[in-house]
Amino acid sequence: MKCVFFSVIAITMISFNAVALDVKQRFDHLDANKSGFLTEDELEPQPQLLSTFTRWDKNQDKQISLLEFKDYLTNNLY
Ligand SMILES: [Ca+2]
Repeated sequence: MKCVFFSVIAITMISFNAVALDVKQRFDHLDANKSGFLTEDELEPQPQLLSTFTRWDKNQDKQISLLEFKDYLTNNLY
């Protein structure tokens, strides 16, 4: 039983990391100038995010940070 328990934990941790990595990869892909933030120009391939830009731009600096992007994905895809 112990073995099964630890296997489940290991699989959960691996999939969690895979999701986190996926978010970072998507973010880096969209961040055309590699500034570490996504601007409205860079979000043209993401019309859904662009149309709700102000909702996800929590600190209203007109940019989407990795954390804000992660919030968006968490609320829309998973
Ligand atoms: Ca922001």
